[in-house]
Amino acid sequence: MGLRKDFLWGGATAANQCEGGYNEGGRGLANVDVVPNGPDRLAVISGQRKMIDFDDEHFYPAKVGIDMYHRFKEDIALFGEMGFKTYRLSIAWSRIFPNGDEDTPNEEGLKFYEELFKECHKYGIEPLVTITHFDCPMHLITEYGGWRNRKMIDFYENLTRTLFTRYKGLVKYWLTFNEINVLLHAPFMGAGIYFEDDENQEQVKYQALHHELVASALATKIGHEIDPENKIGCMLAAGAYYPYDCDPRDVWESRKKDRESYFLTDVQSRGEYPNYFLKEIERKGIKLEIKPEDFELLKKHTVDYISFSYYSSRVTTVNKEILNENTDGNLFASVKNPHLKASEWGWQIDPLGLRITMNDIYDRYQKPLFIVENGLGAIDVPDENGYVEDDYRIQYLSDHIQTMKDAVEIDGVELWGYTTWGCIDLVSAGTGEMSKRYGFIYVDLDDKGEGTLRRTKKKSFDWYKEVIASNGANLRNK
Ligand code: P53
Repeated sequence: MGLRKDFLWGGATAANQCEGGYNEGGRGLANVDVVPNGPDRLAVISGQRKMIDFDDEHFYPAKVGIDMYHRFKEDIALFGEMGFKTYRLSIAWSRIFPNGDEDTPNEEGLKFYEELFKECHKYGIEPLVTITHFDCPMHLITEYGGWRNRKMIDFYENLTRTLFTRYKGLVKYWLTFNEINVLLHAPFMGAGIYFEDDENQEQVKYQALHHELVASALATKIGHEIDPENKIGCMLAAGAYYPYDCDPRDVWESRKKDRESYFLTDVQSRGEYPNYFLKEIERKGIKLEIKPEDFELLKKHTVDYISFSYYSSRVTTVNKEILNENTDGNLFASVKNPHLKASEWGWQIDPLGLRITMNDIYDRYQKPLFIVENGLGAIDVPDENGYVEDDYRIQYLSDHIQTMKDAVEIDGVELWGYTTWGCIDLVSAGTGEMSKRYGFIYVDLDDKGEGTLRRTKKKSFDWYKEVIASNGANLRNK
C-alpha cells in the first residue's frame, strides 16, 4: 500500500511573505508589514522592540514580497504545470477587514482571493487556506493590544464567518492559525503583541494563546455549520526533541520540551487543557481568564486533522556546558546534534526525524495528518538564464519524502498530503531575507529589494513534477 490515490501533493506560501501590494486594493496595514530585515528583526518579531510603522532606517521586504498580488496567475500556472493537487496559501486579514473591527468586509479583498481560488481550480488545484499566517491588522494592535485582548475572538469570528460564507464551494481545506506555538517565540509577528516594561510576559502570552484556542474552536464550529464538507485543521511548528544523552534527566527534559508545544494541539485535538500544562502554569503563578462556556466550546469543536511544519528535529540536555553550545536553530533553540549536518542557516537536517515526529503526533491523537511545510532554505546561484541546479534541495526533499512514505506504508500513519514550504522563492519569516530560498521556482530579487522579479524554473521543478506524477514512487534525481 502506497500513498492514497488522492494524496494532496503541492506547495505552500503565506500572504505576508509573497503578496506585496501592501497598500493596494483597500488593504490595511498589518504587523507583518512593519517587520524589517536585518539585525533588528528579532527584537521586533519577539515584541521586545516596538515598531508599529515604517521608518527610514530599515528595509521592509513584505511591502513588495515577490509581488504575487499582481502575478498570481503566472505563478499558479507554474504550480499547475508541476501537477500540484493542492496549493496552501494564507489570507491577508487586512485585505478583508482593513482595520479588523469593521462590520462589513472590503469587497476588493474578497474578490482578489475569489479570483485566486478560481485560478487554482482551473488547474485542478484544491486550495488549502490558512486563515491567519501571522497577520494581524495594525489597528487591532494599537487599539486593542492584539491577541492579548479577548475582543480579538469576536473580530476573528467575523473574519472566519465571512470567509466560510463567501468561499463555500471554492475552498474545502482550512487551517485556523499557522504555527500556533510560534506566539510563544515571536509574539509580535505571531499575534500582534509587544510588551510593556515590567509586565509578566508569560502571563500575556498564555492568555493570548487561550484567546486563539477559543477563536480556533469557534472557527471550527462555524466552518462546519456553514458547510459540513469543510475540513478544518490546526497547525503546529513541529520537530521532535531528542535527549542529547540517554541520561534519564535528558530524556525527561526532551519530553518537557515537546510538551511546550503539544499542549496546544492537545486542546485543539482533544478539547481540553492537559493536566501537566495546568500544573505548570499554576507553579508559575499564571492565572488564565477562562469563561465557563470556553470549556464546552473547546471540547465540542475539535479539529478534523492535524497539520504541522517540519524542518528539523531538536536536541536538549540538562548538561549546562553542552547546552551553551547552541546552534542557531532559529526561534526554537536546539543543541547541536553531532550525528547531523546542518543547512547554511544552521537548521539540522534530519529526514528520519520527520518519520519520528509523524509517529509521535499520530500516536498521540489518531487523527489524519497533513504535512504543510517542509523544505530546505539555501543560497541558490542561477546561471544567466535563471536556471539553478539545486541538487541539494532535491536531496533534502527526496530524503524527507522517503521517510514520510515509510511512516505511511510501514507504520500506518494516516496522511492526507504534503506541501513543501515556499514552492516559489519568497521572503524568509525568520530573517526577512530573500536569499534564503526554498522554491522550485527562482525569483530574481535580492535582500535589498533589487531585481526584475522574473520567475524561472530550477532543476527541482521537473524533479517534483515527476514525484507528483508517480504519486511519490519516483524520487530519483536524474
Ligand atoms: P524561515 C521558526 C521555526 C519553525 C518554523 O522559516 C518557522 C519559524 C519562523 O522562522 O516558520 C515557518 O522563513 C513559517 C513560515 C516560514 C518557514 O517556517 O525563517 O510557517 O512562515 O517561512 C521557514 O526560513
